[in-house]
Amino acid sequence: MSLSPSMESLILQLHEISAVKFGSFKLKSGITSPIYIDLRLIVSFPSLLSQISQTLISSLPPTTAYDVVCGVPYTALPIATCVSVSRQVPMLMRRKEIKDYGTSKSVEGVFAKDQTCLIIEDLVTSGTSVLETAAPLRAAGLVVRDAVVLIDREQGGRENLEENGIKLHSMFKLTEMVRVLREKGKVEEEMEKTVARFLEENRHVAVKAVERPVRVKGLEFGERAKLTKNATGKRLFEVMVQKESNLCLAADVGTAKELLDLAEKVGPEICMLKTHVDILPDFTPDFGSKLRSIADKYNFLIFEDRKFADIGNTVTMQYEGGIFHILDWADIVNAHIISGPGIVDGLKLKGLPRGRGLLLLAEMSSAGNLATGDYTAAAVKIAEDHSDFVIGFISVNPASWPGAPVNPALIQATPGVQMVAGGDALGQQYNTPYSVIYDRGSDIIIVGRGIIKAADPAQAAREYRLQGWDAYLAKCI
Ligand code: S5P
Repeated sequence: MSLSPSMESLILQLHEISAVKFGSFKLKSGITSPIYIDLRLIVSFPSLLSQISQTLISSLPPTTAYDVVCGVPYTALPIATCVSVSRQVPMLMRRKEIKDYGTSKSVEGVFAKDQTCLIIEDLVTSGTSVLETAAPLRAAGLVVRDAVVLIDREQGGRENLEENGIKLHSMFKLTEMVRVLREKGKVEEEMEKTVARFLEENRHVAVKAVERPVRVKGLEFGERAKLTKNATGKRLFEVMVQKESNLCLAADVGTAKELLDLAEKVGPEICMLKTHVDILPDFTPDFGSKLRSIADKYNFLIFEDRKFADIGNTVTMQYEGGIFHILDWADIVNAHIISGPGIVDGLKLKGLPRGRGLLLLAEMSSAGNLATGDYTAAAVKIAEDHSDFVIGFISVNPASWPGAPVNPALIQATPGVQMVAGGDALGQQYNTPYSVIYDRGSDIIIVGRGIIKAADPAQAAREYRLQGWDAYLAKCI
């Protein structure tokens, strides 16, 4: 389908002001791209800015209803402002930086609950920045169904947004833009092919469409704290409320030293820190007490992801003894139920007198895993039967369980979380914080590489905390 003359004229003007460049460019993500788009420049060309804003908003299907608009900071702010002024639609601003921990407003402007907000963005690659803007808007009670964007880079953004309940409308796609520039003699045919090849190689893995469950309004964490019979489960709910955090860090780093350093940095953002103590080559017997004192300082719980799986008698020894003495320092451990309820009895024998808690692996995040259907249902039954010690589950989509939501005293913690849905090369599967908490009915996001591999893990943890918490607040409305 060919673009309208006004779209073509816009594309030519963007090329003329060098907002679109061809060559070899290193992108933020580290990959080298043959095309670079920098729409920040348009603020220096008022008539172009105005033309873009008008065309953008007119390109929406007439049925798209909205009460307010919100631009994704920063590039789209001037575009949103022009739309707001010319269409006389009120605008909101999402703060990118929140000054004070936990308390400051993240949305500026006047609005009412249940109003519909249209998100405006300049360029969509994975859709992450649109999602980062949608989360606080939704948390504030606004409805977000549509996002309109100048250019769709066709790298998975449309699918990722769709998965989060947002329809993406684009003025044009990257390939359409390059085609117009080639037709008008601005780029060679060879470059058009290079861009097409680049897009093909960097197209985001297709994201499966999620069946959207009907969400049942849940109880708030504070109320659920009162329902639990286990002291550690109660404390976990309370810490979440106190710190406005439903983020668990999976601290899968190479050494104990790195782990303790990371715990210091990320401590203020998390409700729980998850360890795999058997991966630490420099483990020493004082590791537990060192981590404990950091946990006390920043008020988070320690979860050793030991995934016990043996018969009851064996796990009592694995829990208490060996070189790790997990029982001495971990508030929470987890277990598979493959060996039957005896495993819970064994762990409870040691853990309950010390006030510890247990999570059962009811589902797993990895592709092709066998923890589904009747197996998941069996985990729920065992948890109900031992709710003095079992505090909840490792789960992936508890909203899809028969009879969901299950007992609100039990907590749901979900691994396989990153800002963008996808996976790794070894079968891990990722969903976004919003889809995990809001759509899939979980309570806690467990994030490893999304934080550890970030340039600034503390900042990344903060982003995950805000997104996880916003999604929880959206559920409470
Ligand atoms: O099903 C599971 C259960 C767990 S506890 N899938 C998981 O990925 N985990 C753990 O969560 C896994 O052992 C790792 O520590 C963390 C996920 O790390 P990430 O780097 O993929 O976020």
